[in-house]
Amino acid sequence: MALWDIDKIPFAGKSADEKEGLAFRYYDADRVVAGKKMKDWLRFAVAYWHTFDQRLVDPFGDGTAERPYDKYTDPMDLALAKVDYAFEFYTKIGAPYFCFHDRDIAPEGDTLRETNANLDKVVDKIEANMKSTGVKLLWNTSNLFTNPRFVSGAGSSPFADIFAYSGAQLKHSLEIGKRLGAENYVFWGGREGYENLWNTQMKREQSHIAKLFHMAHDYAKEIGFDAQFLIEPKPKEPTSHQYDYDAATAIAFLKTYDLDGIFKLNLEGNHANLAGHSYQHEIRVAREAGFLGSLDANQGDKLIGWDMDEFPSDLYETTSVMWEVLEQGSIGPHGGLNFDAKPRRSSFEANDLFRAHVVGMDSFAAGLLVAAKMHEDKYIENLQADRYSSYDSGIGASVENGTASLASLEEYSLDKTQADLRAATHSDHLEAVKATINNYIVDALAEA
Ligand code: XUL
Ligand code: CO
Repeated sequence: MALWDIDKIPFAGKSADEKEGLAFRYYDADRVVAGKKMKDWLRFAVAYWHTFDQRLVDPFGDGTAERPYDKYTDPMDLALAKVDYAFEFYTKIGAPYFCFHDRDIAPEGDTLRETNANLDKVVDKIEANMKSTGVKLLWNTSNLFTNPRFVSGAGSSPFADIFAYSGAQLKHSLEIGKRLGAENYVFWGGREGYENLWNTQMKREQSHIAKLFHMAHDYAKEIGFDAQFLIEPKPKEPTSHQYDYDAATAIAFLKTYDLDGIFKLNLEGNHANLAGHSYQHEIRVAREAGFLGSLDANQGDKLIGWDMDEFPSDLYETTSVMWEVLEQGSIGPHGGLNFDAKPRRSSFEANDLFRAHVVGMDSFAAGLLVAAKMHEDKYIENLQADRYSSYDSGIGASVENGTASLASLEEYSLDKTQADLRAATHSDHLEAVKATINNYIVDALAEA
């Protein structure tokens, strides 16, 4: 008997009914776009914590979620039942991957020994379901932020016993990753930052985090767990300042502590916005520095400004993300699009979980179609090549090939008039660029 009262979500193309939202209009898994199947470009993953655990609370309101497994009252019974619901969900939505924190899948015991035993029982069941369905683990992670023991951080905790417990908790999480064949392993340092600088030894805390990361990598090597390690930057929430502020800050941290050959980045849309950046900016910074690893797919809300974790529906943003991905040739060596997103509190029915994933998957599939058309036409490539063409020869080439000096620049510039210099600049016609991108979105999707 079906656990979810919903059929497998079909691809219906133009006949998909947006009001019902239970068919894909753009996401056609096996359709080849820019030389690869859509499913291989996008590698969608369902986030266990939001899709199965989230009760749709907000800071002023209790949860509104109605879920078919609400009838289970014992925490272990619930955890085990949820695995069945999760795998039927992955199969029906057509997501090839999932992601989870240790805490999402099993309740904690009083000791780590009890907690690990709970985890192992659920992991047994997850492993069996992965085998029978073929759904794979994009990444797992350890929740080192929810429990009150992490009140002042985990790796950055001023309390050495908490650092020790964090390492011990992390150890088992890596073992689970190895057992389930996780392709990546994520570190989001929710409380690795500070509330107040007056009582904080910032450098000492950061060096402790780096020690934890090195220990994790050493242990992964020891057990033969070869997942790509990823840091997920976020500037704040829940701390007032998080050390992994944004992509550039995280890259500087990795280089400072000799971790740059070990880690790449998992970038999230809403986190980018909290840092005062666009999603595209964060992806560009990581991509150009060789650190693009994977993506958490969600979007922020311009008006509220918190980490709202909305399902992606903004085609302009998904187009910009997929354009960067096409430039790189993939999301990352083992990257995917993990829906770190939840339906709105007012979308509380169980079937809204399906609708939310459909809009997220369709929005990224649409973004891929538009970006692929822009790529095929070399629109952005030509636009950028043209803008910097003065560096292809003459004085510009001497700057790029390192033969220029301040003296040669002076010799070149000394007698140039202001009129000469104005003539050396050109309008970017930026409004026309934006109109062209709008036209790509409208036209590519009309043809899709
Ligand atoms: C929190 C967040 C986390 C990480 C995994 O904002 O994004 O869910 O993705 O710990
Ligand atoms: Co995330």
